[in-house]
Amino acid sequence: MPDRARHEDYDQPVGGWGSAKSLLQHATEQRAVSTVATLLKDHNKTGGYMCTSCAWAKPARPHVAEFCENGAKATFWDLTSHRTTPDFFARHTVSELLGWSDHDLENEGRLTHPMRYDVTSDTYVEVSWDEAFMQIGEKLRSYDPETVVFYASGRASLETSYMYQLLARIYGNNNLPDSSNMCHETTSVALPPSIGTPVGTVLLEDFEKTDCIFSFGQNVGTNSPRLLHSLQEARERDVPIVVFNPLREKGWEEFVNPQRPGQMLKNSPTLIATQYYQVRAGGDIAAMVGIAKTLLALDDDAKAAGGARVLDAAFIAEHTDGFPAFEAMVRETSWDEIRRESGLPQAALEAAAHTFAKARSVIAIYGMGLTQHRLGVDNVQTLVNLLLMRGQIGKPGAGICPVRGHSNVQGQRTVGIAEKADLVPLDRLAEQFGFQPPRKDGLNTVEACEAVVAGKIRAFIGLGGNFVRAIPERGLMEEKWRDLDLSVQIATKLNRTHLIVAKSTYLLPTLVRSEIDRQACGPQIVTIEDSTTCIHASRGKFEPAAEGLLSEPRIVAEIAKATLPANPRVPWDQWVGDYALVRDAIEQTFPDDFRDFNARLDTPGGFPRPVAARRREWATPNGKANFQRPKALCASFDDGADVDILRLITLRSNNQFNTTVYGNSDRLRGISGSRMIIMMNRDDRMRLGLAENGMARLVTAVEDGIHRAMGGFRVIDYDLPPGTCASYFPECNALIPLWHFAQDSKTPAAKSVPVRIHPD
Ligand SMILES: Nc1nc2c(c(=O)[nH]1)N[C@H]1C(S)=C(S)[C@@H](COP(=O)(O)OP(=O)(O)OC[C@H]3O[C@@H](n4cnc5c(=O)[nH]c(N)nc54)[C@H](O)[C@@H]3O)O[C@H]1N2
Ligand SMILES: Nc1nc2c(c(=O)[nH]1)N[C@H]1C(S)=C(S)[C@@H](COP(=O)(O)OP(=O)(O)OC[C@H]3O[C@@H](n4cnc5c(=O)[nH]c(N)nc54)[C@H](O)[C@@H]3O)O[C@H]1N2
Ligand SMILES: [Mo]
Repeated sequence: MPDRARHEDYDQPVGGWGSAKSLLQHATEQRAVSTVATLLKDHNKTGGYMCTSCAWAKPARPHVAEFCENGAKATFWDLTSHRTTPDFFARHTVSELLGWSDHDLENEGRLTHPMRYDVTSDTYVEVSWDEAFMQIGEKLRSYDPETVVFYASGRASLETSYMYQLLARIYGNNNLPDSSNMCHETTSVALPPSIGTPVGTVLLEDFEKTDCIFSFGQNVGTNSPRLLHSLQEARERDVPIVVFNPLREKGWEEFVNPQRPGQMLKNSPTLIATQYYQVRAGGDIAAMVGIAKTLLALDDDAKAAGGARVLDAAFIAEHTDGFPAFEAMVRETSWDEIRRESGLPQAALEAAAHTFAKARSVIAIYGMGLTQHRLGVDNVQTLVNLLLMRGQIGKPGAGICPVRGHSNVQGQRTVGIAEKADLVPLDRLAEQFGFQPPRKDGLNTVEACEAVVAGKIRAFIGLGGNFVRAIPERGLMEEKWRDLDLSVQIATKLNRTHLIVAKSTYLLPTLVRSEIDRQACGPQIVTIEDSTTCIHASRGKFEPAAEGLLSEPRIVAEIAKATLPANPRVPWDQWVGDYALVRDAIEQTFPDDFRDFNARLDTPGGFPRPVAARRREWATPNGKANFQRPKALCASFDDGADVDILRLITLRSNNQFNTTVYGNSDRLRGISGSRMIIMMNRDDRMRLGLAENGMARLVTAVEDGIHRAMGGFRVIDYDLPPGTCASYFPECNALIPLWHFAQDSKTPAAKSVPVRIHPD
């Protein structure tokens, strides 16, 4: 409710007592306090289960409590005592539930029974598992395979994901969009031409060796809080941490480690960022070009004075290609353009460059602030260019570090959930399982949406996630979604996607990762890959939320059996009985990444996949690391010419996991009472005639014949650069045009939506 929105400066650090208090409050609300002891013993620990929240690395030597406030919240949310039973569905029509908030829907608790939508009563009614699978199979067999989409959100295990991609391919398509299409797809497209790998090169141990950390567009305090342990330890070695972010995010400012009683008692935080630059949204390429320009100037001076070079000339000569073109572009770019596009003074960028130039080893961290822009790919590649200028890839304490989102989103891609056919060893799959895999590229997330709009899709299978809520262009998508013939949603909690019903809609409830998964051969282990390419085993410890829940591998197998002709080489039932057999199959398909998979499951800290760039081997067509020339300085859609068009950043609060909203407060930003707020620079607000704490209406500033507008936002004066404003995802997704995505990667450009803001 907008009237209750409040904003006051939050003067507490990240972690500390605020975090402990919030954690207990959530445990109580979800009636999950009894889980705390197991949480301490098993969460993110070898022999235990891996957190379902973020993908950040799990250390070989864990802390006493290897979880953060948000990981604990996610776990309480999963292990809640609340239940969404058939009885609940009998009491509420789907039309009524559509009026509920995201929080209230999921807060009803865990789904307990398979349900089918009944149009006559406008409710979900219970259906038996057998009947559900039989009907789904019958329908799937009736469609042209190209009209079916198999979406995956990044939580499902490597075992489930491998089975799921096989189901899609034997069915006959590569329509395997993944939540990473909305997220780090930009990384997967940007890094291969630059350094020959789609993933980051940094391992957790590099943080112990680094002597400088740069971060662009990532919110550590909220989205990967355990990384703060490494940052704190780095700060204690006096390692400089340089941050580029339009918002002064608390996590990059101060941290009190709840695991250190002394620090807790004194409430004396570690200061994290040593230099903080509030770059304008979409201004990072300009900022990085400014840093590169300074490095070149310092190098020119060093050469003239006969001193030690600032560029790593030997590395550039031996390992890279394309430097002269990038250098020319940087030299040609004027400081005027750099200042205008980045919104930062020359002196600030020179200071950042000096820190960079002094460091022997540099880690560059980044997140959605780089990937979700029109020129997201150029953002990432320009950051790699900076590292290459000083040979900062392929040595200890250095490298590129994308911080991935969902806990197994990177792993899903590793085991074949990919819409791009050439990313998957199709010949090997053909040989292993005796079928002809489709060779045509499938649909990614945006293309799947386009196809839904064009009426070309008959069925959508969702392995987790909240697709309709997470994608752009909500108005049109919700309307067109109802034309689908079949929607099958494998889920743990009720969400809005489940309420936008197709002609036939099934809700299939499943176990969460922290629950015991009992199959024919006993309790099963699953595996996940973290953000640093390390593979971990996960063993569920808690009793399942309801008796009839099936595991994700079982659900995938049952859909496959009901849909596909029997093939003795794909032993679905045996796989479900013993997931170790699925891991054997994964190893056979991907022998380099998964050598001795079952034997290495319990490696403390996980076992890393081999990444050639870590050894300075470049798996690019020319065998070199390649400097890339950014296409422009501005990463956004609007050119900044009209000062009344602001760039809207849609971001996460400290109290949500994507579309799962735990509550209305965003403690670390001092916001409470409502999520319908718009954070604005004070001068922008006054120029646009908006009252402080008044109401505003946002209108997307594009001319494409579709009117996108939302009212009811409370205006909050916030410390951000002029021309930049911010509000929350997923509420604002109705404002993002579907065609508003990163060139090359098609990641929706959720971080600089051009908007006009009017009094409401
Ligand atoms: N607790 C919790 N953890 C999560 C998630 C969650 O929702 N809750 N989500 C998970 C997922 S799927 C993902 S992908 C990650 C997301 O984690 P992040 O990558 O941190 O994503 P966002 O919260 O969207 O915010 C990105 C940051 O970029 C900044 N930013 C926006 N635009 C720009 C820009 O143009 N330049 C720069 N330099 N900065 C910019 C914003 O101010 C914000 O601080 O987190 C994962 N972890
Ligand atoms: N405007 C804007 N839009 C964005 C973003 C943004 O920053 N701004 N971020 C984008 C990003 S980075 C991402 S990753 C996407 C997220 O998009 P999704 O991954 O599709 O969405 P989630 O909110 O993570 O999905 C939550 C649902 O997953 C189900 N679920 C939870 N756990 C499990 C499980 O263990 N198994 C199964 N089967 N289901 C489970 C629950 O039913 C829950 O309601 O959103 C994207 N959309
Ligand atoms: Mo994500």
